[in-house]
Amino acid sequence: MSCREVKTKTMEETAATKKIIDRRQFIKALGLGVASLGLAPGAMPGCLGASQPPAAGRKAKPSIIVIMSDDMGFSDIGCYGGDIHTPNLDKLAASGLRFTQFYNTARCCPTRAALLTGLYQHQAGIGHMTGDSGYDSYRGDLSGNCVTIAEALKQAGYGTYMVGKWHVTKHTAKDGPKDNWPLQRGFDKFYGTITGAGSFYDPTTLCRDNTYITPENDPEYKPEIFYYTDAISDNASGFIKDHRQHSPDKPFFVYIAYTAAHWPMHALEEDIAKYKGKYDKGYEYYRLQRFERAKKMGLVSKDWQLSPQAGDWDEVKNKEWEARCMEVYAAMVESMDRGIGRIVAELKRQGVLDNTLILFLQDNGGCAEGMGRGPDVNGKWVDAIKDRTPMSRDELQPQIWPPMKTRDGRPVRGGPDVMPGPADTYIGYGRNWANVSNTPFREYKHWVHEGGISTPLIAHWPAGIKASGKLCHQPGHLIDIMATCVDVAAARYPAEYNGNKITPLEGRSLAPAFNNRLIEREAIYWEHEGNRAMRKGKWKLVSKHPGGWELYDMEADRTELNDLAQKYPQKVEELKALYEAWAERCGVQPWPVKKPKEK
Ligand SMILES: [Ca+2]
Repeated sequence: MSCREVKTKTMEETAATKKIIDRRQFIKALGLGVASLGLAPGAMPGCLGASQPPAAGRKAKPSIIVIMSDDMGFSDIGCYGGDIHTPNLDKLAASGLRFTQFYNTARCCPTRAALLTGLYQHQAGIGHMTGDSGYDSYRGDLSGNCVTIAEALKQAGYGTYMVGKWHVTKHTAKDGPKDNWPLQRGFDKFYGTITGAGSFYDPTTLCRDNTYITPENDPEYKPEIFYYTDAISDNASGFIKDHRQHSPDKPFFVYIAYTAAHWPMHALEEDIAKYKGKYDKGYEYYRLQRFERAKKMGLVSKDWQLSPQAGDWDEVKNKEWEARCMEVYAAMVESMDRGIGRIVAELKRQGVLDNTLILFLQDNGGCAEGMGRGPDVNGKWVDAIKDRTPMSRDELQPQIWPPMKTRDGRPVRGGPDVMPGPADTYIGYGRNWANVSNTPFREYKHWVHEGGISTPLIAHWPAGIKASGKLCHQPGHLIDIMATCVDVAAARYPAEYNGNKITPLEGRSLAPAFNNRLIEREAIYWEHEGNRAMRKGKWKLVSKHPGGWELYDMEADRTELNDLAQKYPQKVEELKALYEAWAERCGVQPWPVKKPKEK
């Protein structure tokens, strides 16, 4: 099968000119992205690099920066209809391309595995999280039969750097195996955390290269106040500066994985203060505002209905605390945005912004988990901390979540009597604000309805993307990031690496979409904790574990309110058969996964 070009009609609309999308064009564009062309996944190795390079004739390979945030919803950032101040991301969007149907896997570890490898997470060994369930697809550790983007681009002459959250290995012990840590998986330098969550003031598993450090004993980074989001931004800028100094002729790849805005709601007081009172009108108000803005921007269709409301603001007892949770969340996002601004400024200073592909996305939808929200958590958390002596500068923070203490020895607290933000608090923003984050979609992190898996994707590359400020309605998935990197870098996705056979690439390059052309694919699939889905053309088949299949027409109803499974049983059967073949091929096990001997 050749990698033929398919001429598309209007795939994008200019948001910059405030032109509101015509319904007919919008619907046409939605379906085109997954036109069934009869191609088996992985059947087009020749396609990579064969798509017309976006900036044909350019002299230098582009540098690439992939920025991913943690636990944020579709409509949080300004350029996706949000009320959080994100001027730097908005600026990238205004001179780049925004994808309206980009998807993650609904959870931290599987998203990182799929992003890094261009494979579905089960194929990469992270079928669930970092526990080992005894199957190759559920080792909780990156497989030897995949390569990371860093490993692929390194062979094409790239400097490779990672900053932030890793979370694709089960080995986190100080002296344990490190063969699946960033440096052993293709990165030249690493600053960040090996695990998935923790205090922003004292992250567990904070690490430089292969060595665990503390915020106090790191010889290379000594800020006045340690705040992890700033540390990620500063170290990313530092790596880019060092690269310029030591390898000015090489392109670079930087993977920046922020932990903002994953719980705990931790932000610096001066940032929180900017949002004081901002969320006092309650969930419903901001959700409606976001929905209206997203419609005006052309991000969602005017014909879709808003999914059901979670929570009733009038019924909320602790309104000040509840609003504060969202104020801190917004401050976390804004401080990330400010850091992204500093990274972009460094690229400008070096004169390399034009030929750097910057991608921004989020790892899963807004998080409904109730971390630290119970009224009685302090009975367990505070009383458990008997030793309240301050930690020494070299003492590693052993805890991801409470019971734990701050570096100066105070017990960490939660619950509705404690205002989130400072280091001695540990609180999630809760289901009802997550519902606002995921406007206009249903469900949350963990589930594969649209609220769990829909993410912004901003693509900014002045030398390669001419569609300034436009929207792309073609569906895409994390597995496409590797394919895109390999494509624009003219790299080779290997059949073998380190003597291991490498699973063929699943993703498709997004580069055609950069020039308003079709991304060819058969379908996109999801499985997490027994929540299952597949998307083919306008159809989405989805199931919330342990429930049955629902069928939605994504052109007419992307908010998944009108289940058509009863009306179109044959379509359900057709898509179910595709899903089952995919699940079998990728090593998906029934949920909950039973170890082989227990079967
Ligand atoms: Ca996450």
